[in-house]
Amino acid sequence: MTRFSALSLLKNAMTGHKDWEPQWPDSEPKQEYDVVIVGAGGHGLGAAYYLAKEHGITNVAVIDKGWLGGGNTGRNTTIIRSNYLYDESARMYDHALDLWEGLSQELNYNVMFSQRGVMMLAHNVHDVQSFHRHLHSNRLNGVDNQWLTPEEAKAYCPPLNISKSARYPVMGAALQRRAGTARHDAVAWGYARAAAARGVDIVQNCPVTAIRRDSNGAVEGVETARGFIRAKKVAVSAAGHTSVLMDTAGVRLPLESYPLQALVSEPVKPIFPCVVMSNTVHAYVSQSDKGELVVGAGTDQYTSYSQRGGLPHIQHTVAAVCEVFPIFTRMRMLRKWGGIVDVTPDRSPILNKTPVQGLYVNCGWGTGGFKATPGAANVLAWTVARDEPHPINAPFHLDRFRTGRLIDEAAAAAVAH
Ligand code: FAD
Ligand code: PYC
Repeated sequence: MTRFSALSLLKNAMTGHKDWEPQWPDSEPKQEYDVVIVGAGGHGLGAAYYLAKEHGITNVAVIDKGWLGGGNTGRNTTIIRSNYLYDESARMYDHALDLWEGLSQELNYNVMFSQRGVMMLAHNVHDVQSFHRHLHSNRLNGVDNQWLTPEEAKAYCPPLNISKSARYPVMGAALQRRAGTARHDAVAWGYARAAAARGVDIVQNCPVTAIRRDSNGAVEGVETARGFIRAKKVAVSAAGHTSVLMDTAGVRLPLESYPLQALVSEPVKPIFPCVVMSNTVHAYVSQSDKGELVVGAGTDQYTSYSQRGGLPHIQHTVAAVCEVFPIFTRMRMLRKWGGIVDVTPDRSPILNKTPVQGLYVNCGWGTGGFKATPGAANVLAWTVARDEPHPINAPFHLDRFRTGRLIDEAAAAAVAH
């Protein structure tokens, strides 16, 4: 049973809680569900919402070891774009972008989606050629992307240093105008509230320790810190930890987990009108509505489950930002943090059924799954409800690592691996 509504309204009235603050849905787990989703990030919560709304399946629990949105959903730099190389990816990420455009209305919750444009800088001939290849491929798929000269790039983002004597001079940029940012935790809260309102249970502080299978090999439920929870179907959407959990069901996944870090500066007046990514120097920057510069690094170079990441890595990122935007050299940085991203060999996700009946997986989004949130959640719900993949996620199956039909997005994934 979800416990917010009357009780929390009364509590809110007594404690002076404001209407605009999130109402936390938090449930005690029942003993049996039609569907259990492991992981209350945007993908898991969104899938629960679409299961309820589009497929009429409401006997659903979303179970998280921590608090909702406390994983990568609440730790990412919120860059949303769909300028990937391959047809399969274009369909997936553009489906997400279409849903982003109506998400605040859909959830009646302001996710602050802002299409301010994402500009990717080219610093050498390889970058120029690679971005042009993406640009042509994007256009063939109906995905907007355009080439800018250094001067046009500076006009779009005035703090950009386009001096020819820079260590990594800007040779041009690929701009997706339809791309942008959103407020990360609002996405988790919005989906959580909307799913809970349709009867979904959201269970926090409840680590899932194993997936149990019956004597026929089909899924039976999940072992958790609060005991066994029976389920007809289980979907694992536990970024960073998926392979460990799936291993308990006898499913081996080709994933490696890495820390990925980000940081924010002191707040300043609006200075930075868009999002800029520089994959070559490993820095990307935007400005939040609070005024902080949001800065991200590349992945750490060693596998780890640390939600912190190494200091040398982030120092490198700050140096790179100063290189590309000398105007920020004297800014103070306020705080840094990390998340754990799980990476597949082709840098594309695995989102599909598994060889185990009733078990579904959504993982391997690596450094780039926030942008996919509504789209991934939407097709995960379809896959679970119908026990077959949606045409959009059909190519993102585990079998591709056996057959070799990979979807290599290493270049479009952008953040260094
Ligand atoms: P999460 O939000 O991580 O949710 C998974 C949940 O599973 C977590 O809440 C976790 O607590 C829970 N869980 C794990 N194990 C268990 C268990 N055993 N039992 C119960 N619960 C469990 N993507 C972009 O598109 N753009 C960006 O700009 C971007 N920047 C990033 C910057 C950083 C610093 C990081 C770390 C990531 C970034 N990403 C970005 C990637 C993006 O954040 C993720 O791909 C996306 O948020 C994944 O969403 P999710 O819902 O699958 O995972
Ligand atoms: O996928 O665009 C992205 C991204 C930017 C920073 C981290 N991931």
